[in-house]
Amino acid sequence: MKRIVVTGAGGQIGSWLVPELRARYGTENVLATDIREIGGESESGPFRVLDATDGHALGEAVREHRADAIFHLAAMLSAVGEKNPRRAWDVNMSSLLAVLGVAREHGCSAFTPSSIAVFGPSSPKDPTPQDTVMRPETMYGVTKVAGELLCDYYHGRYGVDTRGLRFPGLISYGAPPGGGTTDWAVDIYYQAVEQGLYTCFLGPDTYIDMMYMPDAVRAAIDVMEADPDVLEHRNAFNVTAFQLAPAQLAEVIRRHVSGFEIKYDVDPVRQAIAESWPDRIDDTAARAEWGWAPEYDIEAMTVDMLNNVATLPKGAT
Ligand code: AKB
Repeated sequence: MKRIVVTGAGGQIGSWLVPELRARYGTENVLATDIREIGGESESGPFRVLDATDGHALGEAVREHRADAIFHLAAMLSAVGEKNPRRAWDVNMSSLLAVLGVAREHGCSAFTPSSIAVFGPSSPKDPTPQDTVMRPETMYGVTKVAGELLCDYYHGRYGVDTRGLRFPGLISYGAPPGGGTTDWAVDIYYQAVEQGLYTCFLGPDTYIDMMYMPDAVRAAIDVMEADPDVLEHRNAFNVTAFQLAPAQLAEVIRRHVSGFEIKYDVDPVRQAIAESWPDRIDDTAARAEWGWAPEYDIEAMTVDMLNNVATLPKGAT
C-alpha cells in the first residue's frame, strides 16, 4: 500500500484515519475525498469533493492519483438508516459496488468497515463467534452483511484484495459520529465536560462492544498491511476492545468529573437495535491471523477523551 484514496474522509473514522495514513505514507500519497468540503486535517493534503456512489468520478480520482488502495468509509449508520431504510440501502450498496468495480479495474486493494450490526437477535450474544448466524434486524446491518459477501465475491471471482473489520461502537473526539446507536458513548463525554449531566437514550445496563478510535485506525491499517497468505477471514474480522454500558461509563467518568450525573430517556428504536447486537464479540481470529490487540482500556480512553474534549472550544464536536 503506497498511494491511497479515502472516501467519507470527513466522517468520524476518516477524520482520524487520514492524518494517520498521511503520517505513515506521506501527505501527498493520501487523497481524501468526501461528498462535501470538510476543512480541517483532511484538507491539509490532497482533497477532492466526490460522491462515492459515482463510480466514474471515483475511477477518475483513483486513476489520476495512481492509487493502489482504497479505504471506503462513506456509509449511513444504524439509527439514521432506520429513518430512511431505502436510502441506507442505496447509499451503502451503490457506493460499495462502485468501489469494488474501480478496485477491480485499477488493481487496488479495498478496505471496507463492517460492523457488529451484522449480528442480530439469533446470533449468540456472549461471546459472539467470528463465524455464526448473521440475521440483522436493521437496514444498516443488512447492508453490512451484503457488503461482506460482496467483498468476498469480488475477491473470489475477480481476485480483488478486499479486507474488512467488524467495528464495534467507536469513541472519539473531533468529527462526530454520523447517527449510530453507539453515539451515546461519545456524547456522554461532551455533556460531562460542558454540563455535568448527560441524558442517555439507552438504558443503564445495555452492554455493547466499544473501542477507542486510535485503536480502530491502527487495526484498519494493520489488516491492510497483513500478509494476504495468512488471512482466512478477510471480510470481515470481529475486533473489540471492551464492553461498555451507560451506567458503568458514567461511574468511570465520575471519578474524573466530580458530581457528574446521568439520567435516562430511553429511545425505543435505538434500545431495540442495541439489544439485538452482541454483548461481547470474540476477536480471536483477528488476534491469531494478524496480531490484533487493543492498546486502550476504558480508563485510559476516558482520561484521553476528557483531556481533549475539555480543550476543544465549547460546543465544538
Ligand atoms: C452504529 O451505531 O451504527 C455504528 C456501528 C456499531 O456500526 N457505530
